[in-house]
Amino acid sequence: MNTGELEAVARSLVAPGKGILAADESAPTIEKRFKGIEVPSTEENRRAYRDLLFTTPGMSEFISGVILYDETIRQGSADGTPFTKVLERQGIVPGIKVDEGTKALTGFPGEKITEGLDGLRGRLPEYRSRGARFAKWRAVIDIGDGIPTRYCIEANAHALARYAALCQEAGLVPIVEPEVLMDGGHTVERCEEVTTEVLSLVYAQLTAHRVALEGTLLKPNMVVSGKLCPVQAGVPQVAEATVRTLRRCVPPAVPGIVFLSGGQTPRQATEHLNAMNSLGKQPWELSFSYGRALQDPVLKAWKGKAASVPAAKEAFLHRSKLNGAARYGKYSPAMEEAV
Ligand code: 5MM
Repeated sequence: MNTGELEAVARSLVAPGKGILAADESAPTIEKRFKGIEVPSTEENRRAYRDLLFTTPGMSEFISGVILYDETIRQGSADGTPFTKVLERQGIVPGIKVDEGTKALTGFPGEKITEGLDGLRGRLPEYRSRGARFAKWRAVIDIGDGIPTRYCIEANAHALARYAALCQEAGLVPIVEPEVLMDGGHTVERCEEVTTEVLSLVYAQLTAHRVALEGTLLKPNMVVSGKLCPVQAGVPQVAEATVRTLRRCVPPAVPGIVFLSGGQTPRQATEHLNAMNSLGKQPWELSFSYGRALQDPVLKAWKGKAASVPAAKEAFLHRSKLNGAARYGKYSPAMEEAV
């Protein structure tokens, strides 16, 4: 796949009014989510839950792509149709999480490095043959006493760039996800400082690795106050700080920025995206690639009960629609009640 074809896929993922559903929770993460609704994390329950999401009528109006996990890309709908086909038939692009999770960064207490580069070149063609057209790799940066260190940011940026280059070689659009966590008591100013350093080093590495930025997407955190910070930045402040940081660090060659929600409530994530898209035209599309902010209401409505599937689908469609409106800066809190 040449750069033009990669760019076409990247642009389709940030088409107007649409965003990405991150349904790539690894086994330990989905177990945690299911525990919250007292559903055992069996393979069949995981399949049934993803089936519920991917067969929601009308979702393709607001969802451009879905990120799958290794197990999920091998599963299918109740009638046996592979999930990748279920999505493709709706015009939704399947994607795949290819990192293998975070591990402690030796010698740097409290910091993490994402693993999964070994053997990655060999794994990518199979994902592509199964229908994936984009991939995702998440790096995690924590803010705390004396961290993040420059070394941790550089190590993670280097891994992100190696991953991105290998994806493009295999004909997959890499979503580059450096997440500065919102855990802790740091201020919004500290989050802006760290996010600026992280994004600057990530783009330096992507450039050094000769990654074609036109065929990539960025999945960053928003610039927010730490969850435990006594002073919480309001919606306009988050929107301005996030857009300012992105304008300073992200080259205009990147087609789109698809935010993670990172522990924000579904409503906060929508309000922040809406406020950013109300600030005027930016060099890149500003969209979403939410996991929890799209799925929390669905899990609560479902609770593992077959009889609740229609209500859970309705909750998913509603949340997707609100985020679709936020893509245009046309969301309003009154729309929350409409379900
Ligand atoms: C940060 O997590 C990503 C976005 O989800 P949120 O919107 O909930 O923050 C998400 O794609 C994440 O990478 C996947 O859920 C996989 O997570 P794990 O921890 O299983 O690798």
